[in-house]
Formats: sequence, C-alpha cells, structure tokens
Amino acid sequence: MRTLWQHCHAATMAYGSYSTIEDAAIVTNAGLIEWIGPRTDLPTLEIARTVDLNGAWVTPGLIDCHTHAVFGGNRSGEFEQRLQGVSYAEIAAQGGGIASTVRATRAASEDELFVSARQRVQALMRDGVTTIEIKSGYGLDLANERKMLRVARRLADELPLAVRATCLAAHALPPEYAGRPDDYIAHICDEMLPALAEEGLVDAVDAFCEHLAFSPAQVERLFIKARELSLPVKLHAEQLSSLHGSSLAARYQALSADHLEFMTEEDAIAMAQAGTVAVLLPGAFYFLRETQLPPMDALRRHNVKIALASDLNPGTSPGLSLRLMLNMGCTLFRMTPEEALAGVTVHAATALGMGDSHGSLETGKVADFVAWQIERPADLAYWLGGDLPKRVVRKGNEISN
Ligand code: DI6
Ligand code: FE
Repeated sequence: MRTLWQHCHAATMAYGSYSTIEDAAIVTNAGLIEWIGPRTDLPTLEIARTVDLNGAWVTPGLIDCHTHAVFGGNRSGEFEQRLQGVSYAEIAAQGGGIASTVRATRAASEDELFVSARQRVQALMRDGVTTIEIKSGYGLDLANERKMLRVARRLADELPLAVRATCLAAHALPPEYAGRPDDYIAHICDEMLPALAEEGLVDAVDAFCEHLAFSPAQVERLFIKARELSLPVKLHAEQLSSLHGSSLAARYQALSADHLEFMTEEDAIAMAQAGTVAVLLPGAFYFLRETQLPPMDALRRHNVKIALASDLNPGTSPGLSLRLMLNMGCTLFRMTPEEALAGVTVHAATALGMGDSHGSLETGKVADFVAWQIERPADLAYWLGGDLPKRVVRKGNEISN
C-alpha cells in the first residue's frame, strides 16, 4: 500500500550528516522508501493512505550495532560486591566474571534465554531501535553457541526488528581448554564455525583481542577461516591495551573494530583505508570507570566512520538504552550530537554490512524510521534516557511500542 507521511522534518543522515529536509514528505511502498524530499516537490503518485506526523522530526530507525543481548543470569551481585570493596581479582577467583555468565548461559534452556533476551531487546526498541546486532560468546562450545545464535534468529522472527547474528566463540577461553588457547582456536576454526555457518546461524565473526583473551596471531587464524567461509569479520580491539588488533582487522577488511580506547593514529589510518568502521562503546567506558579516551581527533582527521553502540552485556555495560549511549558519546567522548546520531544510523548500518539498505532515509532503502516529537535532532542526544514521544515505522508499517 502506497503511504504518504507528511507534516514533518527529516534528518535523513545520508552522507553521515543531518542532511535536513524541512517540511518533508516520505512515500513508502512495499516496505521501502519510494520517494523522500521537500513536500513541495512531491511527484504525482496514487496515494492509498496519508499520515499526518504533527510536525515531528523523522530519523532513520536506530541501529544498535554491538550487543551481547543474549545471556543467562546477570552480574548485579558482583556489581554490588565490587562497590563493597571486593576486588575484581577476588571475584574472578571465586568463579565470577565472564565465567559466571558462561555457566548461567550453559545452564539456561533456549526458551529461557529467549524470554530474558526479548525483555532486554524490547527495552532497546523503546528507544526507536529497529535493527540490532547480537553476539554469541557465552556458550563457548558448539551446542551452547548454537543455542545463543538460534535465540538471535528467533528474536528476528518474533519481533518487528532486523537482527544480525555474530559468532563470538573467541570471546573467552572455556574451562575445558584452560591453558590451551591455541587448541580452542583450532576447535572454533575446524568444528564450531563451519557447523554454525552451515546451519545459517552466522552473519559475521568476531573475537576479543586482548591480553586477557586472544592474541592477534590467534585472531588472525580465525579471520583466515572466516574468509574461507565467506563471512565478514569484526573485532573487539584496543579496549584495555594496544595490540593493534584494529590494524589487523583492517587488513582483513573488517566491517568494524570496536572499543578502541587504546588505538593509535596508524590504526586509524589503516581503518580509514579499509573502510572499517570504528564502533565506540561509551557504556563500557563508563561502567568500568575507564580514563583513556578513544582518539576522536585521529578518527576525524582520517575520516574513519564512527558508530556508537550499547555493548549491552552483563559484565561491563548493562545498558538498555541506546539514546543514553548517544548522550554518553557526547559527554564522555566529546562527539557532537550530529556525529552521535550518525553513529546509531548510517555508520552503524555500515558496521553491520547493511549500508546499502538501512541507516539513512533515501529512495530505495528499507522504510525503517522514527517520527519523534522533539524540538530538534540534538534532543536525541540531550535527554538522559527516559521515553520520548514518537511513532516507530518498520518496513513501512507503524509498530506499537
Ligand atoms: N569486552 C567487554 O567489555 C565484554 N566483552 C568484551 O569482549 C565483557 C563481557 C563480560 O564481562 O561479560
Ligand atoms: Fe562487546
């Protein structure tokens, strides 16, 4: 059904800027944007339905391009312990940290994981999120990584939401492989990844490149396997130290390198040349009370595309609001509200390999957008969370939220 949406302004986010259209009109048809422009230029079309948006600001549907939304249990108990003075090392020695989430995730059924993840994903959706990425990485064996990835697929089936599923089997070393990280990487490459890819559960491959996780050499073996399987790669890099994982990611044409607080100018140059998006995660920076800022000036100087995401996970970023991340991107990382909004729309789409179809309001793209009753686009980064009045449209249909 051809629908005309009017009485609105649009921040189209094409080209990574607001690219504002005042008094805009949007025509949707068969789930796509058939036309968008100033209302006065609207061509003659047979319109079946007209929707008055009451002067709203229309943006692309928001995209959370880095989440670990599927997991068992949570770690609020550890959070409380830490604030009572128990050290992270003591908590880890008691079996806490990622290991505790792995145990809880392995113990949970697929249905239990689905129900708890759905709640968290619905919280994200209340901020106008229409696309998310979900990583595995708390199963760490074939059956449990499969269980997590199947939940990601089910969420896409049952919610009005596009989901990209990323295999993060190389997130941490499972207890069965203690002291044998190379053997675990070989197991991922030889058994897990081929099986999960064959089952159609994997859209991209990710790893955690860090002293306390996997080395660049180990990550590279995984990337070679991903290339063999024609799967794009991403990388958690430079979160706690500089191992130049982001340069390695760029060498493998990664969709994105994520975190990046400790990246260097050379890393930025490599990423710019490869078109690898920098995904910044201010929720984890905040929650860990980190002090090393990502090098915004180098990223800007070399025109690296910058995305922003929640990193929703139980250990380092229990963040259920992408709009709160917009605010933190501005207050903590000194992004402008315009950069922040581009970071959860057009650049986030590129970080998921969806840049041709999502992330901006342009003819031919999927009709995912949000009509916000706000004064100006900067309101989206200005308010500290909370609910803003809005209407959310997914594939041309208004969804309730
Ligand atoms: N970086 C992080 O901050 C999280 N994973 C990662 O690769 C930590 C995940 C957790 O603590 O559960
Ligand atoms: Fe992460």
